[in-house]
Amino acid sequence: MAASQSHSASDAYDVVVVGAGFAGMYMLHRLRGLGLKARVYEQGGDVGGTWYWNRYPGARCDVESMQYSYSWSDELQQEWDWSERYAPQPEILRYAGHVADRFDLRKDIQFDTRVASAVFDERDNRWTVTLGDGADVRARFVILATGCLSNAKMPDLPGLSDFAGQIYHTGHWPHDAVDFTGLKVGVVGTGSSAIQSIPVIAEQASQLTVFQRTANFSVPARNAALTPDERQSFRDNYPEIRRKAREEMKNGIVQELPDKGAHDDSDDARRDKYHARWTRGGLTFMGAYNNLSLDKAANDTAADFIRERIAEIVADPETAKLLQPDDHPVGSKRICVDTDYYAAFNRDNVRLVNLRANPIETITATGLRSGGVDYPLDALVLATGFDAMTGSVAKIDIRGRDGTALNAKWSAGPRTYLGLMSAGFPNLFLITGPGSPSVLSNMIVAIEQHVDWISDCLAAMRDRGLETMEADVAAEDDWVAHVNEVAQGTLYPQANSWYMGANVPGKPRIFMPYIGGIPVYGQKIKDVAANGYEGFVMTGAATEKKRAAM
Ligand code: N01
Repeated sequence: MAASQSHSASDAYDVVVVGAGFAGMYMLHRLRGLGLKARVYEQGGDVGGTWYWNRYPGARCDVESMQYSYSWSDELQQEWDWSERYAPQPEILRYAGHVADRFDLRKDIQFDTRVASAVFDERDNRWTVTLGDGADVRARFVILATGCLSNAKMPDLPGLSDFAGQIYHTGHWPHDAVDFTGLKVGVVGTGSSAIQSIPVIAEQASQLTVFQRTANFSVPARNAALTPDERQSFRDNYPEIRRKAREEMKNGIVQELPDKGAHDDSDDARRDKYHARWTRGGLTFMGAYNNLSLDKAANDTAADFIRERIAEIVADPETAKLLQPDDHPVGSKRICVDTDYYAAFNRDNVRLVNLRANPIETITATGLRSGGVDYPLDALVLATGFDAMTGSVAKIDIRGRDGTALNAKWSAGPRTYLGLMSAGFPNLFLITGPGSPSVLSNMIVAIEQHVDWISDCLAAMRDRGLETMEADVAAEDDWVAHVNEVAQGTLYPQANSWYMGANVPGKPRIFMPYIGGIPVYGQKIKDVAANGYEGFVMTGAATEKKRAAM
């Protein structure tokens, strides 16, 4: 849709941006504001990134829409009407389209275009970006706005190609409506995507079989239509809400902050507090106490509370038991937010299969076999997640100084300075890359933080006549060690999560996002800039490489 014409090999840009999701769109807007010649390449047919691909039934954001929205245009935040507390995917996609229209973004975006490689030429400090059709473009800067959860992971299930029915991946859902009415449907996986889609598919399917390897914690969304008053209250207070999100909220979501640990309350008071959060719904359940991600005993109180709710909701005790997570602290995997997930298992047409006890043996032409039992299926939904944070970057053959491949450099895990750059890859920026708060926060807040910083940095380089910038190796080593150290001080590494790369066989186990939080991290990158881009190496045009005295 609305793809502009292809460009020829002779095209040269100041900046090539890869990806036209929320990061790429805002980046383009800021680059234009700087008067830079920018081109965005997007694999999908339109803007929206993750919201373009994740069209599965029930898909909606788990951050409230009044907060999961751009803050950089007051006109935009005043004029857009979110319909519900958690907008459904089609509405978020419409919002992305509206932004593209309103700021006339599409004319600088080439859709249906994959970036195959990006190679840095040290002779003239330019990147050659090769597109999927073989065309080359040249640019001084490349910015990867490729998204953290955009590389859908197909599981390596034996016999998958033999299946005679339709196979769907939640992260790569068809654009045409999928109707499961009267069909026997299987869902593999019980992460956020499955948890959102299962109750909706259950209403259509004649029989829904859920294949669970690991039970996940989920809290009710309590989604509802937003009233005009609720919308207006946000609009009237947006400057303060946005400031708080950036400066005071670790995860970039404005909420009531805890002032004590779980054991500073009596058992009754604690239960009341969890009940209040459960009744209000949403991700902020984890904000009940300030030590839930740090202290296992504190975490157990929250985990027990959720397990009790599951037992209360699910009628069959055996099914309830299976749905109660018992192998990781709550929140150490991204907590899920659902509408009627656990209650769906009370339906006559829904059953749960325990893959831990009975691993998948094979997919057959007519179904799935596990534990010696054949489950007949007409359609198979793979809600098996993503090669998160690094998967989309790894698909591009990126070569920096001396022809070094980024994939080779990152073979033991991603290495960045501040999640923004990787040493040896000059003028290549990442938005919400590994080593930054990214997926542990409201992504829009994290995206804006990075886009603003990169924009200011490009402006500073231009003002000072600088040609290249890259991460210093020692600064990068220190930052990687810091990110790891902060993670080790929490309960996060105790789970086999996609944060750790644990969901992709063979992927190095490194805790990828930065747990320090949006405000601490925001101050850090601000200080780095104020101190002459400390930890980065800059070179002036036609000068020797030197530490910039900016
Ligand atoms: O993916 P996941 P997701 N055989 O990786 C199972 C965001 N998101 O798409 O845990 C059998 O969480 C796997 O089992 P296990 C959000 O940040 C947000 O659901 O590896 N099972 C797991 O149950 C989220 O965290 C929203 O044992 C297999 C599931 O598949 C992230 O995206 C909505 C398997 C994958 O769960 C990813 O969520 C949706 C195999 N071979 C997503 N391979 C909202 O904003 C994998 N599994 C609300």
